[in-house]
This record gives sequence, C-alpha cells and structure tokens, in this order.
Amino acid sequence: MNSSRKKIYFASDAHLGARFHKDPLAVEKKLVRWLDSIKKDAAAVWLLGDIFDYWYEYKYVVPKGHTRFLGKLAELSDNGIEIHIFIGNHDIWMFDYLPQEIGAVIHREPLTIDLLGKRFFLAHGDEVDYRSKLFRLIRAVFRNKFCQWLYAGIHPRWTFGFALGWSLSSRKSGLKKEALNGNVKAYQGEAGEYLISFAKEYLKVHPDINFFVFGHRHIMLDLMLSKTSRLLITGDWMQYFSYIEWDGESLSLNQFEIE
Ligand SMILES: [Mn+2]
Repeated sequence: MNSSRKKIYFASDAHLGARFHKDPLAVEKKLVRWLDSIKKDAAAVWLLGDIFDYWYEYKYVVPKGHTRFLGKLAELSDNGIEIHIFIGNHDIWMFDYLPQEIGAVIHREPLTIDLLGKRFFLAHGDEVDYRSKLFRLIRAVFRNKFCQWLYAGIHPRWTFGFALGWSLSSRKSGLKKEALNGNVKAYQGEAGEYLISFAKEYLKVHPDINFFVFGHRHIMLDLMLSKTSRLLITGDWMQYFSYIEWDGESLSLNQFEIE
C-alpha cells in the first residue's frame, strides 16, 4: 500500500441509470468528481450496493451507459486503489465482468473485516432484513443460479425495459416501495429501524465489532451502540451525495459538494 494513501471510503445507492433521477448524467458526473477527489489518499473504495439501479451482464454483453463512472473506477484500480462492490437489491447480477475489466472485488454476503485496526461489519442492508417474507422470497429467486440462467435466455429488449419500469413503479407505489426497496421512509427512530435492531442483536454475540456500516436505507445515520461500537448508514447519491471516510482514527459521515 502506498503510504500517502491510507484512507478507506464507503458510499452506496447511486442507483445509476434509474428513471427517477431528474438528471442522471449530473449524478454520474458528481460521483466521478467524488472519486477524483479521493484518489489522492484512498487505499480502498467500498461501494455498498445499489450503485446501479439495474445491472445484468450476459456472457458477451453488458448494459449500456455508466461509461464515465466505470472509466474512473478503472483509473483508480489501475493506480492501486482497491475497488470493492457489494451487490445490492437492484444490481444483484454482477458476475465476472467488473472483476475482469476493472479488478473490482464483488461481495455477495455481509462481510466482517479488519480495516486499519478496527473491526467492521459491512453489508448493503437488505441481507439482514428479516421482516418481509415477500422480500425474502424475491431475493432468493433473484439470487438463484438456475433462475439467473433462465433469465439470461430472455432477450434484453424485454428484461431491461421491465426491470427499469419496475424499479420506477416500486419507487412510486407505497406498498411495493416498502416490500422491495425497504428504504424510502424517513428515519424511524432507534426502535423502528431494523438495521439498528439487527446490529444490537449481532453485537451481543459479536462484541468485537467496532463499526457496522450499511447502505440501502437512504438515510444518513451515525449512532453509538456501545462504548466501542457505532452504526453508520451511508445515505445515498440521490439526495444526500454522502460518503463515509475512515483514516484509522476517525470515521466520519460527510456530504460531497454541499452548497
Ligand atoms: Mn438497496
């Protein structure tokens, strides 16, 4: 690791390509400016899921768009910065393209890892949501290898339009919003947030976790759980343009280019 580069950055939920972005290109360019601003001191960038609103890669074909963003990730990776990408509940179907093309490490399950001397529990956040049976069923089907093989046989003309339309409608309709995104309500307080409940329970059995970091919820949160443990939620790149920065001593939740 280059000694001048020692910071670790986290961000999530840009939902690039989503039809609900008013100016999708502006969001992508802002994300690229952020990556540019951190490349001088970043050792690693952890993207905690739903960076893309929809991603499905085939054996020889990947989705259109995201050119600037992927190019910037490639540049960082080529300069020795680790790129870690968690699948979210929107961009589940990332396989070997990003690892091969830009050297990204894809994570499909929550991960406990020591970073600069502290223990982190990282996840997108939908993985630990045990509230909705419908949500868990859909999640199991989406992640099933056989279902993925079947889906890959459908011409993308049909699947892409369907997926992006579904994402838009699930944003708009309250019921589906809750079941599928689980992420659009305002902060519900400590007792009303399942990520907080999960972390508190998990901490009882794994008291060595210093930082729980999640995406998915689209809120900015930094909460003390105990003397030695905090829970942070990354916010998003739809309304907050937020990220987390870790230098081995301080972990902070910030917003990029706030006027
Ligand atoms: Mn999500």
